[in-house]
Amino acid sequence: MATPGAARSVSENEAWWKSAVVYQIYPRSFADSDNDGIGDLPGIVDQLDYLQELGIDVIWLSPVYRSPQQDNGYDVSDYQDVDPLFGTLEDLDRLIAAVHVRGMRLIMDLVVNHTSDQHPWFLASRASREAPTSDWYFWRDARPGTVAGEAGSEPNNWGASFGGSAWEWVPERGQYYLHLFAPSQPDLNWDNPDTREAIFAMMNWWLDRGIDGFRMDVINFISKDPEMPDGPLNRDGYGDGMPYFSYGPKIHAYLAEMKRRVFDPRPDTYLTVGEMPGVTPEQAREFTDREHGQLAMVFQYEHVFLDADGDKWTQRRMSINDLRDTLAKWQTALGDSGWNSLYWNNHDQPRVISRYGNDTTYWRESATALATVLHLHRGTPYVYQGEEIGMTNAPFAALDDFRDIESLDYYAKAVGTHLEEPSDVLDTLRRRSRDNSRTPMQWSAVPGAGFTTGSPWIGVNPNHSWLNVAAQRGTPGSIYEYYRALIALRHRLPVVVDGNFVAVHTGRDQIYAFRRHLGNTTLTVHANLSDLPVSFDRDDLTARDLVLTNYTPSRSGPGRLEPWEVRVHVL
Ligand code: TEU
Repeated sequence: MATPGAARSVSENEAWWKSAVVYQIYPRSFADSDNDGIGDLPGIVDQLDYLQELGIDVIWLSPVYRSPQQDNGYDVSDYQDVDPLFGTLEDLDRLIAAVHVRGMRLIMDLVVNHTSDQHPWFLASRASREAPTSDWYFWRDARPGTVAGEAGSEPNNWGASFGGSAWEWVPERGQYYLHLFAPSQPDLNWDNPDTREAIFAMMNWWLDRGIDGFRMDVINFISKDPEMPDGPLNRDGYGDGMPYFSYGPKIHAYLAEMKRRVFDPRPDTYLTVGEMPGVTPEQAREFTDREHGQLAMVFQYEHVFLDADGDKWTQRRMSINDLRDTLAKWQTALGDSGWNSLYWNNHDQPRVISRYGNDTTYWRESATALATVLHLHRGTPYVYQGEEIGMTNAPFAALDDFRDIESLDYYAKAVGTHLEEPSDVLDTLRRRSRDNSRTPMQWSAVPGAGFTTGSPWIGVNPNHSWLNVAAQRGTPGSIYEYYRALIALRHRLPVVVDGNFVAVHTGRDQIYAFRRHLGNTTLTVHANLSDLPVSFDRDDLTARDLVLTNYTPSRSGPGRLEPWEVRVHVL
């Protein structure tokens, strides 16, 4: 076995992740080497040349730990083993080594806000108040004056992300436990020092194994207000606990302790990215501050909620003004002392091209335009598998086609409790379901899309007949080749990594324009984020300093942008 990390210099104090491009793999849907219908680790090893050719620097692996798979691995029952669905620990060692041999890096998903209800820590905790892990979860008595175990007697009114109350009654203990997500995902009690100790030991074990960092699942939720007060009611009659756990009193203390116990003692630099629903720019700046912050970067949610009204299921039209203002706001807020992560897609989001782009008439143009503005921002860009070939939302025909716990729960509530029309609810799921991003990677036009020759765990998008890697790899003008060029630009031009950000006002609503400055170099991006051509008053966009465009350069004049046209100039 090659020594993990052999291809890297030993001590890198530089924040290498600033010039890196990360590629997220959702292992279940990426490549299935044994044709059981579920992607696996050997399948990923087979595709490393592909990722290297694309130019990516880091792989983020969604969870492959042992898990009952209620939430596709975001419910971990053993943090130090690989689920047999995906392979073995040895397969993972081989993957880490093969990634390092190519000069790339690998980060793992760290899911420590909660475990699976099948984790031995929880099994013992629920069985007895005397167990060593008795207090590793949030156990509470029934609300005073109520009959324990009956509806309405939960300790507070918080609702869970995946349905119902956030509290589950356990007769053996005569208490409720807290689960912010599904009942099968009990929240870990970070206020207990032993819990934290066990988590830090586990993280150290993984870093010793040679991985290069962590993507930390809902890490801003780990500190809960000990009072756990009721929250404002939503339409399901449950309270919103976000004000009491999304930025809890000890969040900075716990992340600082993690940094001290896990990362600081090591000579290497690690990529740490905290997923933080609800995080504000000010908080993000604190978390990522070069001097005092605890993480390299965070995933904020603001720009992926612009087409949602209140909750994610209620659609509203996203305005280009809002999008531009939000993106520019985060660029500016984390400009000097923090660092941004840049993403359009992940395994929780419908495909951006079907939301903010145009996945029919301007499929290629909008995919490349959205990619351009994202990648030329200041921050570390993330590519979610299939984004680099313009994968779209899927035409799910019926409820049976969905797999996601959140989607199925939403359907049950909307149809069962709120008596909504099943066809309307299916329409909502088609637009909003997380399964849109989870259909198999489209490698080729053959049945199974080259993902599997077996029966895939979730249907392959029929558009794989024309939308696939084989059709685009090496094809001039393809989305894939455009992503390669874009990633290469970041690697070639320091201004893309280090340049500051200045928004440019063109007086045209459809256009998002900005500059990046570094020393004497200025990079300028003009993007038409709409289906309509637009003219504007600029005479400095000459062909001379044009370094990238998604249209044939000579086609339009200096003061006109075609639908979804982008132009990148460097002077
Ligand atoms: O997601 C965090 C989260 O808040 C999700 O509820 C997200 O907002 C939602 O899926 C959007 O529809 C993380 C993981 O990324 C997700 O896959 C897990 O299901 C969740 O945590 C629980 O671990």
